[in-house]
Amino acid sequence: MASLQKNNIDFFTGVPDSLLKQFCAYLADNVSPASNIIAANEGNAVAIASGYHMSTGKYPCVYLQNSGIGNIINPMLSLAHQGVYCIPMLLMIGWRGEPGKKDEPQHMIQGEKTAPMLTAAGINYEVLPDYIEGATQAVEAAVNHLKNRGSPYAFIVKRQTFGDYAQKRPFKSNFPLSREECIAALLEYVGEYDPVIATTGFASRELYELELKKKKQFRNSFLCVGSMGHASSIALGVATQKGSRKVFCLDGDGAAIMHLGSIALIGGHKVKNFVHVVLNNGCHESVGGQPTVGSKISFTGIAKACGYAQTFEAKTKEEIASAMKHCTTTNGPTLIEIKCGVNTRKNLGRPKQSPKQNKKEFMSFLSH
Ligand SMILES: Cc1ncc(C[n+]2csc(CCOP(=O)(O)OP(=O)(O)O)c2C)c(N)n1
Repeated sequence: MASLQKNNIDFFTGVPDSLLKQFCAYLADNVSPASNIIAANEGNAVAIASGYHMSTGKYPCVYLQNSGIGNIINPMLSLAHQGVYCIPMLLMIGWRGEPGKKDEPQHMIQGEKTAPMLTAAGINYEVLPDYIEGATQAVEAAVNHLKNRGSPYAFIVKRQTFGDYAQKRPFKSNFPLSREECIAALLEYVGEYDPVIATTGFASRELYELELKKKKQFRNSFLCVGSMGHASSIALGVATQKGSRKVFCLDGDGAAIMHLGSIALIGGHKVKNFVHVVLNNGCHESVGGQPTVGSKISFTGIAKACGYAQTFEAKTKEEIASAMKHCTTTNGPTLIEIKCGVNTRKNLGRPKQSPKQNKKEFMSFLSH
């Protein structure tokens, strides 16, 4: 961090990643929110960084998990690329699924393809050394590239590259229920034949465990373990084909904001059997609790403006029950915004089922 500052790199934007947790925590404590913009998605961050560079001539730093490379490809190739506007920026990319290390299935392909994708996009990169002298030299080399070539340069960051850093003032959400308690309360009102599509991160893992406990004949959930921000579009695809069932999407605030356009589609198409639940804890809890703009905006307001037939706000079990009772007997699209706390239990497990098994079971469930 000192070498970034020495080189006048003091503007940051990106989407947080668990491997960059300490880096993000340091930024939260030491950089003003105006100079550390937590973006809606990674492509959004590249565009913000481009605007910043053109306004200041300085080099911004964009941080992301490697799963976000897909989101940066368009602005990288048609905006920042040396063959287009040629905009220098330093990318800091968390390397989930690094080959040879154990990780979740959804990260293994991204991990293997990280370096080849950067090469294909014409982005020069280096794996960031995990010792201070090496990292300092790497920053000098990166800054020389930014100065001389004027195009983006990336660091790939392995697990445990950054030392521990305890954030002084972590984001807090003081709502009474945890996300898991909210999901449990919702499940009480989901019918046996109604599909539930859950977003990336802790929400999917919680749903998986809650459903296991129920020992149902067949599971009705699809866990969107990757493809952050797309759970609601998957649910939309299901809802258009399964009109006789209520289709539930359990979304996160970070994920909903990442691809907010999906709300416009669901509302615009007036998908009657769609129930969109946004579990709004105001942060990206699954990767370290970095704030989103979720606590400053109204999802029910957005949904109403986009044509959802009904919206509810809830923060207690009673409010969740009342919204669910209502929406299961009336036409949607419905959006339920649930304000929840930031207090995931430490022993939360991971799905034992592979993504392919989950898909197979889900398809079989939908065919009944
Ligand atoms: C494209 C992409 N960018 C980043 C990530 C890393 N990531 C996984 S879960 C998550 C946070 C999700 O936040 P939110 O939807 O608010 O749910 P919460 O974790 O708070 O339950 C992030 C950033 C990812 N999986 N994919």
